[in-house]
Amino acid sequence: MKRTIVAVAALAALGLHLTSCKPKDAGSAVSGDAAQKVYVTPGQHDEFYNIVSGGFNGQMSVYGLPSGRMFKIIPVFSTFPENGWGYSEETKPMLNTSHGYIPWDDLHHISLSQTKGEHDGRWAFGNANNTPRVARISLSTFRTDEIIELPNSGGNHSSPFITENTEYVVASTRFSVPPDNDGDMPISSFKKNFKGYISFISVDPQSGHMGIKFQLKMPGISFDLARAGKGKSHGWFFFSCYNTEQASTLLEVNASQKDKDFILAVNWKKAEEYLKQGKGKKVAAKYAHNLYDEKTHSATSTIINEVMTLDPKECPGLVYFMPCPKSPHGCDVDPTGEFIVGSGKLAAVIPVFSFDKIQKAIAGKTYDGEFDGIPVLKYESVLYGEVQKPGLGPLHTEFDGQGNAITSFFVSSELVKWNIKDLKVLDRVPTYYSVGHLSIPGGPTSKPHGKYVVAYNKITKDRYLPTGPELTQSAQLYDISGDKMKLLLDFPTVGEPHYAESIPASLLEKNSKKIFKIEENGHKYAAKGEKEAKVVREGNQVHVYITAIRSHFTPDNIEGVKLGDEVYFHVTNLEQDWDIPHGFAVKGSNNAEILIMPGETQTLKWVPSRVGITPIYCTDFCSALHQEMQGYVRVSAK
Ligand code: CUK
Ligand code: CUA
Repeated sequence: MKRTIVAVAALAALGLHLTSCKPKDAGSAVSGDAAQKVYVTPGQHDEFYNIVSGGFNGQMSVYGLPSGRMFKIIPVFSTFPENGWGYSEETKPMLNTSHGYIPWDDLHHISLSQTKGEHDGRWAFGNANNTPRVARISLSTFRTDEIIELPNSGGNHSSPFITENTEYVVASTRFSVPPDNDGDMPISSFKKNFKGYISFISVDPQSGHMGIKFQLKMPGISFDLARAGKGKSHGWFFFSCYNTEQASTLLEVNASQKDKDFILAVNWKKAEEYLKQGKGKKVAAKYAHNLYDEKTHSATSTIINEVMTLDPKECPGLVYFMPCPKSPHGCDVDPTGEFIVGSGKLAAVIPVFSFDKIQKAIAGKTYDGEFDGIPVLKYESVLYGEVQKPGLGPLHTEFDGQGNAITSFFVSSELVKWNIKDLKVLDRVPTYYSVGHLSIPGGPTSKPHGKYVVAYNKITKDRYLPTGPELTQSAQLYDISGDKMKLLLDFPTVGEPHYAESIPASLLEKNSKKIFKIEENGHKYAAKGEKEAKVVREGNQVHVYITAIRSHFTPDNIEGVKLGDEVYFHVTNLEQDWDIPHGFAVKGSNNAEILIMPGETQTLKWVPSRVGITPIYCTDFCSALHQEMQGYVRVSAK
């Protein structure tokens, strides 16, 4: 049976047309008590939050494990008509960049904040792959609080990976590009002029605010994924690299010529020393920094004009390359920090590197030449060992906290469990089909919770009811508590999940925000009671201070608006009760609705296009008299 599945998946991966590809018994691969293990009794809570990237929808989504129930979609690099994200005046600045307003991106990876190598439940970070950005999401409001753009980058894939006390979130470039302020040059000058910048974004331990501390100016290669060292290797960061051929076209002949690409080891503690010694160089660079302020319920966007850079060529001991078999993708560090696992997509082995051996090789200068002035450590001198014949197309590895690793295999469509110490394969299970990332609760931390692994699959042919040419992406939940991995559940996902992290519900539940206190509302246009509701004209701008409470708006009859005016509806939700948002929508508005949380103010801008009477109403069913929560605006001729 395995062979059929493998073959089917491999064909599917190649995009070949399959008329019927339902493997026999695929659905019954679950063990007898699977249903019980994922069944969460109605009214009961799940054990884990599962925070999942949305890929090309630019969002994150929140699921429960083990049930696979979806709770929320969080717009990050996207607009979201459901709650007005990117439509309200308060949230538009969040999507500002040095290129202007960009309401979409491609979000691949999640990183949850850590303290001492363990999840602390404060923030989730996400990357924008297209127009390079990193976002910080509050795990108390489940809202995007901050977005920072990355200059000198083109394709922020290797991001946003995090150090064990959230000192840094890193972001490195998939497309090497010439520096932003010096970009007009022939593409054929790639080797000479294109650079692969790695941004080290510092995170303020109290506020969470991000800032680019420095960028490492690396040779023009591609960075794919990364992980921070932990425990003994805290202070280091490891990045998988490809296109070490430095080709400007990645047709296979160009980019995969070499037998080995690299894993890059960066000593960021040393980088901090070099910065202190004044080795950094400030260069012109333009990027946006957007912050959402919980007190004013509004975002601001600032354009910054310079960035600190460090050139490894002027900073000996800062970076080293380690050869890694063909096109490494994942680069994962085990819970002890000793083992660094590379996954060459086109390789037939999984190389495991030893941090101790890396230190020895550095001390003994066991080099295998250099690459663009950067020392390359000898493969054998840093290698702990190779997992032999693990499967086809290894992508990503996570750890179960019991001394084992589980690696996803895209081409052979399976998860493979192996022992870190002796590198022996222990178990394998099929995935349906073509798994990308996998996720174990706490898997990237120094204390994995184990228990489950979730496979995020790229192809779901035949697993669900057909829905036209495009089918849902999907996740599969496996029990990993025993010796053998057991499939428990399939559940569909939104967008195209790449990475996800899971965190015990107990860490988040207690901090989840219920309301915003109305007396703390610092919005410039808040009306903190019905008495403060009013209509104020400033030139051709009309500011309507509206309050909403079950089940009416104040004011609900608005006159005095003229054609040519810009009308700003500043809606304050006076409710101080959990889960009672009000919505607000205007007929003929080219905006979405806005959804105002209890105690919050949000603004919908409306430029009337015709004379007449326009209805306004609440969109969120808030009480028995929700349907009565409405009003009128009269628009008169100029
Ligand atoms: S990548 Cu998607 S399967 Cu963008 Cu992390 Cu490996
Ligand atoms: Cu307020 Cu419906």
